[in-house]
Amino acid sequence: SLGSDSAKAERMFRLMDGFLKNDSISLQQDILRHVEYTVARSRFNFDDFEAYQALAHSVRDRLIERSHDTQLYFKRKDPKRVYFLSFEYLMGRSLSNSVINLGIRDQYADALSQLGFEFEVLAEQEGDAALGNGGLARLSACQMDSMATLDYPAWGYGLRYEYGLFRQVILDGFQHEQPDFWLNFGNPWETERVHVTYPVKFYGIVEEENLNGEKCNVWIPGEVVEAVAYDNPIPGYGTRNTITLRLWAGKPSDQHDMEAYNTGDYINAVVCRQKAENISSVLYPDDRSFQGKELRLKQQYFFVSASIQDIIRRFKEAHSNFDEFPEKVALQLNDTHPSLAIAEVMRVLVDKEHLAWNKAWDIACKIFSFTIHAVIAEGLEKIPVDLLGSLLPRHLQIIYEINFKFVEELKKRIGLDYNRLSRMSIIEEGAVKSIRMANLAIVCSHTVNGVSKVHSELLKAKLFKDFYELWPQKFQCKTNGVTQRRWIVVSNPSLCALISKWLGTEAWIRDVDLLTGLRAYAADPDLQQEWMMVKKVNKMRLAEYIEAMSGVKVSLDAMFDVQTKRIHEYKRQLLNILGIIHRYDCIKNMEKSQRSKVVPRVCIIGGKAAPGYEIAKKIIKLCHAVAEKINNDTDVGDLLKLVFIPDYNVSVAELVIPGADLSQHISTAGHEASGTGSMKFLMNGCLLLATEDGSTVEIVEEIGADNLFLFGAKIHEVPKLREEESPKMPLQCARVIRMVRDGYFGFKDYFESLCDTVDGGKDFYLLGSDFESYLEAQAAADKAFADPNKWTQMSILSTAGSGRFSSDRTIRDYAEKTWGIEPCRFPSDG
Ligand code: NBG
Repeated sequence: SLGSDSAKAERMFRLMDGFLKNDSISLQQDILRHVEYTVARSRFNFDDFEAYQALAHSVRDRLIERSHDTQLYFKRKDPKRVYFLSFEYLMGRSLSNSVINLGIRDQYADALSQLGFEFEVLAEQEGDAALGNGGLARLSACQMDSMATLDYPAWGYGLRYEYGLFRQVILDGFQHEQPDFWLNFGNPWETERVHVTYPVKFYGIVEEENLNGEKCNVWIPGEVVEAVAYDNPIPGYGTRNTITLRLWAGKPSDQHDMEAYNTGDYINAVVCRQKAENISSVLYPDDRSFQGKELRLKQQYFFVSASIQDIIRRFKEAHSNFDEFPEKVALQLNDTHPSLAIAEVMRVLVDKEHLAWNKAWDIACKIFSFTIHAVIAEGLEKIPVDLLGSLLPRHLQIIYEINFKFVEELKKRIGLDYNRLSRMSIIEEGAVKSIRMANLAIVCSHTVNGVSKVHSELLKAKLFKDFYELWPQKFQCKTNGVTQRRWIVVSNPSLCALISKWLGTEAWIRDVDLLTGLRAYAADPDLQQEWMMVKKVNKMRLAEYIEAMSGVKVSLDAMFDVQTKRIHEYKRQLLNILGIIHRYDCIKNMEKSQRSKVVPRVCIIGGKAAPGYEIAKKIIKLCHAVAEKINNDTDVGDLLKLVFIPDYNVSVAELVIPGADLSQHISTAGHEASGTGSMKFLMNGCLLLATEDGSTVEIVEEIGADNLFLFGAKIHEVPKLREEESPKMPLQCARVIRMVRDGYFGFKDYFESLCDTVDGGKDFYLLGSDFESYLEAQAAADKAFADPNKWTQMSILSTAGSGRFSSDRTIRDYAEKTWGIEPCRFPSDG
């Protein structure tokens, strides 16, 4: 009864009145308590790692309080929520980000120093959560931060891989992959929800049954695996709102074929059950190719099925009529990976909730929206029909039905244009009949978007032209962004302080447009002086790291020139390396007296190659071979150094980006959907050397072409250049390739196929054609660097113009124009 409930609540409140306190003594007590009772070490004897664990748990306690408040508040207000479905998240470390967003970083630093520890040292104890490959995955992480900060009622869903992205180890200049068993030492940030579990079914057959005189399809599955939720709190900045990233892990199901236990083969039955855990155990390390592997498809359905069950359960807690579903639920498909969700929603609505097909389809079409991160058709997922049919027989039926109805409708609209019909069909005929996941997602989604202006235009003009002509109103652009909380406040505290000082406020951390206020001081000698100091400090930090990793000592007076991102032919790390060989060759052939005029450079390259991507791996080896030669050449000394930073990940990026003077974003035009690394460098006052590709085009609009170094063929020129009979091969380019071919850097035979990609007659990525213009841009960068005031002014203007590339802007845009959701902010006084 009510009376006893409130009496109980009052008693609970008396036992634990109010929230954890954040004064220095309370924080110290909490940390020590966790040392004793959570980490189970004596408070008189624990090391840095144990201190980090206790610290992390004390932070998590505070996150839990807030996430309880947030969820209760959402429940009370029942706003429309967005569910962000992404297969990958690159969260990196959580400690610094959490305490900064909670607004208690200084209190913690103080408490720790009273205990004899240093915050920064403990923060270094944390490993990265690397549950993703590259751009797409880090984008998801940035967007979660923005959703929390902007108070949107949002949930993130994903998979809790036990092995994240492989660790890159370099042996003799070659990449080796080692498993990243990141949970080995526990993960203090997550909470296992043993009661939030759902059965996920696979295989089996579909039978027609009679339900109240109506025929319906019933799926009789052959395997059941349980999905269990692990919740990761995502705190907003400057708000009490803390949302949740819910990651699913596989565990054996109790429903799993009890029969097996009765056949006497007990051990085998247990071992079989154990296999269930393998579903979510490993992240696929290829960031833009699909392979049609069964385990991958299983992962996709596992993820989708658990998430949809969770979403529907939450909806049903407050509603009984599915007509209201689209008013309460928006589902965002982050690339095609989760697009089985469409078939799953249809299955649940039709088979389980017994809605009529058309009604269910109408609902599905109102809730889904779809972001594409690919540029070319080869990057889109296609699932072999046979594979899908055996794993998910009912879903295959549903997809066929969706396609049948779509094609019928289409015929009415466009007539019997069979070429076009077959291009647009969800089913691709051919040697291997397959499902085009992107087509499925486009047909169902009310909104489809690209991730930069040029990418969105390319989608309309090329990849999805047919769909654009059919449904122009579906297509939108949402230029990517990155969070300034992680990429300035966490990773570059000195710059953060400097910006706040000159703007006279910290408000830009939530309201990033305020950064434009720096433009007024870009020429101010005082700001310039302080700005240079900050860069120097960050370069020192990076130089120390480089020396520790590679043994190479670098000069702080040199220009730090960085290219860090996944290794891909289209990203053209090879162009960078050939440019470095050219620079080396020039220095070697110069009169000694001329050398004093050379602007010294430290070239820094980092990134992982997919394990099966041979050419990318050869690029890594070439980088090391060239570095070996240059760095040991006493003729060259500090004028040129080349270092490869191994195992590039989020926490390494936090160190590298603030210390960069120049960064390269030099993809062949038309190949980078957006690019988000460039935005992080831009925010940190690093100048860009770039092609006019992806989001760079918009960066130019924002900061002006004078403030960066552009080069190379433009998007519309690329197709023509490719058609030319004999590809352009300037002398300098031919010469440096010759050096590689002649074995100047060793490993002659090994590099042959790599050289072939450039001078073998095709040069698909147009290294030859862009080479001269690349060298000119590099020369312009040298010239600008020689004038520190000019350079610093450009640097300030880069940061000042970076506000448009905040994920806050992106997320607000999604919320307003795609999801139709509104902020739901926990009242700070209540
Ligand atoms: C990448 C694109 C980038 C883009 C990010 C985020 C993948 C699969 N795709 O250009 O290549 O910036 O997605 O949208 O990571």
